[in-house]
Amino acid sequence: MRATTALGDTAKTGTVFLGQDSQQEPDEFLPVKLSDPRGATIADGEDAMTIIDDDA
Ligand SMILES: [Ca+2]
Repeated sequence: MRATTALGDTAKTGTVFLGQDSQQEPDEFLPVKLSDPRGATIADGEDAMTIIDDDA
């Protein structure tokens, strides 16, 4: 996935498509690592997003 930002941007939103299931399960964490900046510097390129289980 490639993200393009404008000067002064401090946040960016992306979409991850997930497969649906009907199993109850704990929330999961997906590590995110930014790399290969072009014309910019990455101050902190590692974080994680949370995949929240939506099965009742
Ligand atoms: Ca599930």
